[in-house]
Amino acid sequence: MAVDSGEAGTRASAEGSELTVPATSASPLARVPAQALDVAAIRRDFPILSRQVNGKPLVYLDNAATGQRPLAVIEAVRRSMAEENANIHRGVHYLSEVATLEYDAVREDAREFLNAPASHEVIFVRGTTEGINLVAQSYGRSTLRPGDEILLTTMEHHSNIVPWQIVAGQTGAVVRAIPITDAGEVDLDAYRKLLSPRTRIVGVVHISNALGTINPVAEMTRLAHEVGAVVVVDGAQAAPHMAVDVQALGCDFYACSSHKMFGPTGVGMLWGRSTLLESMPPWQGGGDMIHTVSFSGTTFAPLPAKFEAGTPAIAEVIGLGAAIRYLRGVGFDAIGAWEHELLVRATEAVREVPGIRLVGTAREKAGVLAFTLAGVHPHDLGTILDADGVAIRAGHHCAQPVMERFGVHATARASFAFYNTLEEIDVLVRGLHRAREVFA
Ligand code: C6P
Repeated sequence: MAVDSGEAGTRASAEGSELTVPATSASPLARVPAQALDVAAIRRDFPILSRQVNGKPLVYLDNAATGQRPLAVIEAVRRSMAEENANIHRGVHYLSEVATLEYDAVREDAREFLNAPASHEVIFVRGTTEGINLVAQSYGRSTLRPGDEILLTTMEHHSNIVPWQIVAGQTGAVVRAIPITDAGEVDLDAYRKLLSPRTRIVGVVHISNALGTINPVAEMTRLAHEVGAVVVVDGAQAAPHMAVDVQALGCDFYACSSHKMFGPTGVGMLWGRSTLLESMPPWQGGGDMIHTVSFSGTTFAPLPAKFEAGTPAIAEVIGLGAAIRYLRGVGFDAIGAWEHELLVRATEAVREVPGIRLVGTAREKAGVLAFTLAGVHPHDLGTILDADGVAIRAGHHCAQPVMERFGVHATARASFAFYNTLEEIDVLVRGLHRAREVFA
């Protein structure tokens, strides 16, 4: 594994960069010198990064959509499928016991990753989307009453809006939007005014996929708890880029996706406070989530099995474990510092391109750079960049209320990971100039 041995700042980056993050930066991602990461060595862990696209070296800047997979993850999934495949929690035979042990061990990796108090509070789900739907359909549906309010920030991904609209329709609760500022930050004064004894649930994205904003989740949670509301955090974009500590955040539920954390698709984690999870009804019934079943009645298994009906994504969970261990090995101090460096450099360079409008300029930002370029539709921009081997995302990013707030239909979005380089930012910026020329 290409990891610096923990002596932050002692090993020069393969990019030759001796840069440190500007002292003016307010970002919590900017605490250690950026050269702590050996980016060239890390890139060798990700086979896909050395391929070509359209005859050009791949420049992968669509990490908010999904991350790439290191060899450690690919090998863990291969080994599970090729050498240890069996169903879990069911068999008495050797392979089933091995698969069960491997699967169950990941829950402790997940607990440590989230700094959760107990591993049985971590539920394996299909991803962030399913995690939030679970909370909405189990906790929300069983507790919400007509007139209760669910507050969501305007910058939520559809995954943290639509499940609440569905449960509001089922219960008579009301969904209300917390405004955001022109910079793309939560308007905390407006939030304070919206909070009331009617507020039962607050949903907040830890890092916005459309703006890059890092939200003050701990502060928002403290305010929500003052009125007795429960806080659900969408951690899809935070988990790959910063150390998550659910106890420090103080929230009640936290959901994230393996595939954005450089693990396999089809799996994710939902952490919930055990007092809440224990009081919640199951939301899906089936094998593995029961204690006893008869036609006169069924009793349910304790946590976490109560919320994991049916055969889970076994190899994928094992791959998620490998991703968590890989990220732990690289270290979030180094990851955060390097990604912040990439963001600062990319922001400066992209701003120089005539006609650029940045969408999302919060003081606390992660490595997401969303923008429009005058006269060029974001989709055309994406296509032109693709010809140069550059992968970005163009569209509404499943955050249509954000687009409405900023008066655009779509943006182009470059999103960074710790394996990206300064040279790749140069390629991106050259592509933007070329797009201007094409459409001039
Ligand atoms: N955002 C993007 O390109 P799933 O699909 O369940 O793994 O994650 C959904 C999700 C939830 N919240 C946030 C903040 C997200 O960014 C995403 C996924 C991708 O931005 C695909 S739309």
